[in-house]
Amino acid sequence: MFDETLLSEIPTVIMAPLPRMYHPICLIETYVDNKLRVNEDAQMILAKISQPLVVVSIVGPCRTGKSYLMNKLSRHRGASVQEEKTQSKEKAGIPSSISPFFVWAIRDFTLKSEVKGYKPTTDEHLENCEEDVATRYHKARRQNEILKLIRRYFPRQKCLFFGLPSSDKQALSRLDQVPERDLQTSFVSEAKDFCKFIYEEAPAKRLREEQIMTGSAFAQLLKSYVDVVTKGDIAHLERSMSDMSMEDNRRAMSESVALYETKMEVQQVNTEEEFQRLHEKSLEEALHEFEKKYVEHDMSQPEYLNQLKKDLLRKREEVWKILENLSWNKCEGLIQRLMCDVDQALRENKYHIPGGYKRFLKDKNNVIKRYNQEANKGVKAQEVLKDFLDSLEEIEHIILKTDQAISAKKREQPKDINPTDYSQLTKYIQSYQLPTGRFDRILIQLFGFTGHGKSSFVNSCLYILGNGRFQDKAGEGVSHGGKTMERKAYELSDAITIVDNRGFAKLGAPEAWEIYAQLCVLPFIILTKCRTESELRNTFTRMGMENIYCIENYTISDHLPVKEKHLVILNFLRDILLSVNFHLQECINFQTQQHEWTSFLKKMANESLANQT
Ligand SMILES: Nc1nc2c(ncn2[C@@H]2O[C@H](COP(=O)(O)OP(=O)(O)O)[C@@H](O)[C@H]2O)c(=O)[nH]1
Ligand SMILES: [Mg+2]
Repeated sequence: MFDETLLSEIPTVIMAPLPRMYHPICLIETYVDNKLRVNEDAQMILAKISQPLVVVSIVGPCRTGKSYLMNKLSRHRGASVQEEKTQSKEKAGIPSSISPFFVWAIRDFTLKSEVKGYKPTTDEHLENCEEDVATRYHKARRQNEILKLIRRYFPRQKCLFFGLPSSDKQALSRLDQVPERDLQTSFVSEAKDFCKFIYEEAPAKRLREEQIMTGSAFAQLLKSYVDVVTKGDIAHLERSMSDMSMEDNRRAMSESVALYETKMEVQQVNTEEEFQRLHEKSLEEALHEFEKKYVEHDMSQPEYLNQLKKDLLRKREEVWKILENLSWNKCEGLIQRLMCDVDQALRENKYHIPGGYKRFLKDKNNVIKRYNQEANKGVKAQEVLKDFLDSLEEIEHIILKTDQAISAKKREQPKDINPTDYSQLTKYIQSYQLPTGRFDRILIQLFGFTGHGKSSFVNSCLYILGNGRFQDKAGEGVSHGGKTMERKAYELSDAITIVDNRGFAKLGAPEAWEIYAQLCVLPFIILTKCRTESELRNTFTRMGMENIYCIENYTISDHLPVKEKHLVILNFLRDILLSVNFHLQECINFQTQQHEWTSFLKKMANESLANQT
C-alpha cells in the first residue's frame, strides 16, 4: 500500500518497563541485496517484552517532520501506557477493534481549520482535505486513492493539527536540531499535545478482539510479515497467525497446569481420598482458567480441554508421587527419632533380662502412641507404621524367647539363697519376675479375723522391702465393722502385690475351706503377735497345712527394725516365690491341675460343713 522506501523509515516507539531502550533502533532495515529484514537487536528487545505493546508507526512523505515527532515521542516523559489502563478504557465502553488507530498529523499552515473560531470535527476536516487534494492535485489520482484507502482501512481516526514550526526557512529543513525556544510556541504545544494523545489514548496492539499483543508476539508476527512482503507468501502469514493462536493456547495450557500445581502444593493432605478431592477441585479451576484464555484456533476448545485434562492427570500422578515421598521421608524420620531410646536399649541388650519383653512392649506402644499423636504425617503414615511394626516382629520374638529362657534360669536359683542373709533375700524378692506371657502378677491375699494384724502385716512388708521408713499405709487398727468388703492392694515389687482383705468375725473350718477353694491353692498360715501356742498350730497342721509362720509385726508403736523380725517375713515371701516357681515348673498343664485342686478343696469344705452340723 505504501511506497517501499517509506517502510524503511517507519520508526516504532515501545513503552514498556523492561527492557529499556535508550535510543531508537531501526526495526525493519534494507539489506545489501535490497531485501527487507527485521533488525536483530530490535527483535531481541521485543522478544523480551511480555507486556502488552503499543505500536506507533509514523508514516509520511520525506521531510515532513516524522523524525521530529518520533524524537519528541521517545523523549516524552508523560504517563506510561499500562495494561490496566487499556482494560479500564474498554470497560468505559470504547469499542475495541483490531484495526490500528489512525492519527493524522496535519500541517495546516494556513490555519484553515479554524474559520471564525469554528473547530471542524475530524471527519469534516478530512473531507475538506480530500477536496483540497482533489482540487489542487486533481491529476494526482494516486494520492487521492491512498487517502480513500486509508479512510476505509482505519475506522478509528484522530486529527491533530500542526502550525508552522518556524518562520526561518533554514530551520524548517533541520527541525530536529533547532532548540525548542527558537520554535513557534504554538507548534511546540501542538507537538506536546500529540505526544500526550499517543501516551494516554493509544490502545495496546491487538491481533484479535481478545488477543492483546505482547512484545514477543509482535516480534514473531513482524518477522512473518516481512517474510510475506519479501517472498509474497500469504499462506505463510496465515500459518503464522495460526501458530500464534496455538502458541497462546499452549501458554494458557501451561499456565493452567502451573495453577493446578500451586493449588495442589499448598495443601497438606493425609489420605488418598483427601488428595482426590483436592485434585478434582484444582482440576476444575485449572480447566476454567484455560477456558477464559482460549483463543480461536483450528483446534477447538473441547479438544484443547481434553489434552489439558490428560496433562493434568499426569501432573496428578507426579504430585502424588512427590507427596508419597515426602510423607515416607517424614514418617520414617519421625519413627527414627521416636525409636532413638529403644534402639539404644536394643544395642545395649537392655531387653535381655527377665521381664524384658514386657518392658519392650511398653516402650514400643509408647512409640506408637507418640507417632499417632504427631499431626500432618501425610498420605503414607499408616503404611510406614505397618512396615515399621512388621520390621520389629523378629526382634520382638527374640526378646520374648530370651526373656523366657533367662527367667526360667533365674527361677532355679532361690534355693541357693541364704535364709539368714536378709540383703540377699530382699534383693531376690524385689527383682523376682514372672515368666512372660502367662501370668501378670503374684497376688498375696490376706484373710483373717479383724484385729489379728493383717494391715500391720502389710505395713511390715512394705517397711522391710521399702526405703527403711515405717509408714502406716494400710491403716493399722482401722476397723471396717466387718461389713464392707474392702480389698486394698499394695505393690511389694514389680511382680508381687499384697491384698488386705476385710477381716471376718468368725473363722471356722468351713469358712477356711471356702477361702481355700476360692484361692485355688493351699494357704500360708501366719500366726501374728508371736502366737506359738501349739494348740493353734496343731489345728492348722491337722487341716493339712504345712506353711505356718509365727510373725511379730512391726506396728505404729513398735517399729524399731529387728533382724529376726525382718528375716521371718523375708523368708515367708521367699517361700511363696519358691512355691510359685514350683507350680510354674512342675505343673505342665497348670489349668487342669488347678481345676482338680479346686474340686478337692470344695469337697473338703462340704465334708467339714457336714461334720459340724
Ligand atoms: N503385739 C502385737 N500387736 C500387733 C501385731 N499385729 C498387729 N498388732 C496390733 O493389733 C491391732 C490390730 O491390728 P491390725 O493390723 O489393724 O489388724 P487387722 O484388723 O487384721 O487389719 C493393732 O493395734 C496392732 O498394733 C503383732 O504382731 N504383735
Ligand atoms: Mg485392717
